[in-house]
Amino acid sequence: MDKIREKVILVGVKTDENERSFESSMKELANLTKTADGEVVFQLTQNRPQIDRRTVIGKGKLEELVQLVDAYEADLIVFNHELTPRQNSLLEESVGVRVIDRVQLILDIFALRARSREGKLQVELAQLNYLLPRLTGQGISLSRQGGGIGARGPGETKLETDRRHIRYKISLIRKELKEVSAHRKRSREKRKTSDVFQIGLIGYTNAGKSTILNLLTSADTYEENQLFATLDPLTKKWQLPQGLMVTLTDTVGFIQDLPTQLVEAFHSTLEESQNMDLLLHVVDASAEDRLQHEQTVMDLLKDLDMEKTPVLTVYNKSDKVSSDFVPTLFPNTLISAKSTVGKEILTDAVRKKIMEIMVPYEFSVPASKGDVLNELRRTTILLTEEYREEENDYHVKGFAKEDSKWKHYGEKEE
Ligand SMILES: Nc1nc2c(ncn2[C@@H]2O[C@H](COP(=O)(O)OP(=O)(O)O)[C@@H](O)[C@H]2O)c(=O)[nH]1
Ligand SMILES: [Mg+2]
Repeated sequence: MDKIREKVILVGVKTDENERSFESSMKELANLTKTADGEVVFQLTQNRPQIDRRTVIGKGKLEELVQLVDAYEADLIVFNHELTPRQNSLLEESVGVRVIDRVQLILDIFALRARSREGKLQVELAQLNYLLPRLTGQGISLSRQGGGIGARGPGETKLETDRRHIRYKISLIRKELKEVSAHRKRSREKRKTSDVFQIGLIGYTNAGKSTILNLLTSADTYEENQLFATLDPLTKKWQLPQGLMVTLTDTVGFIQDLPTQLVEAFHSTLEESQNMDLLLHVVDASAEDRLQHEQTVMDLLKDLDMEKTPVLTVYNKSDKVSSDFVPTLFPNTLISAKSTVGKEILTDAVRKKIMEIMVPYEFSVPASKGDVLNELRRTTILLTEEYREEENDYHVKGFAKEDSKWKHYGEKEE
């Protein structure tokens, strides 16, 4: 995609209160900005015991920010704090470009990622709930029809409306959500099963999900295949060295201290993971609060009825942990997504896991049917193909997806 990235300056204040988590939360903010297609051009931080009530940062810092906006030709400022409506408008007046906070940024990412009707409704509800108290007073700038980070999704069309209209809209969405969730269960059961083995990447932001996705899929060259004709942009094809072609899907990822009003909206972004044959739970092995991250992810999988989906835990960033690292989740593999050997280790671990999930097959394919052999190589783990002279066929053994056609293919041929 060659779309123009917005230039973003991040602002954070290290206070007595947030001291311990400050660094990691700024890192996360940068990561989230990237996810929202923004380019971080500068990070401005300030140390003060408390944030300034009017403008969050102090007067001198604000002047510095104005100059930075100029120097970097920034389009957007993202504050690592929840802004009151008044702070928001004061800041926008001072810097002359759009100012949003952490919550708006996260909402924006969710708006980009929500796929289903229910997901879109959840995000819209959260956006409107956020907007509602901000429409009093001067509020935030209402002329955001242009879109861009923090102004995408349904919110932008509502900006010309007033509080009453928004309340009415919220009540409509609540009603529709009720109806949609009544249908959800049934449609989940009817969900299309795919012949392609699907792998989802989950885990906290900054764990290395996107790095792993790129590591595994970057060097691949293969012919287009119509099985994969309708991939969404967050899904990539990955061909294992032995030939099996699978899909890998990236997700938004968990966020530290997710504001409670966004929890539902976040859950809805994980819906696509409910279709997966295997989840790779990526964990930053070097993160200080790693155990808590792991627990949060496991709890959510339970909440979303995904306990039955097989999970392989990928402890990432092995280069940043000492050799006495003790894993807590099993099965697992410990790698660095920044190394070639990491790619090999992970590929082997995933292949092994896929074989466990798939079911074994064994049958023979007439020698005239070379296309069948090719298909087996691409869509299954083909372990042996043995040519038998007398029968003039290939005796094949391997593993295939449980609900695939190969099971029946075998029965038909024998
Ligand atoms: N040291 C180290 N850094 C890594 C490793 N894998 C990823 N990173 C870095 O961690 C940061 C977050 O990675 P990213 O893939 O964007 O995480 P995501 O939010 O889970 O998609 C990036 O700066 C990566 O370069 C690793 O194995 N070792
Ligand atoms: Mg990512």
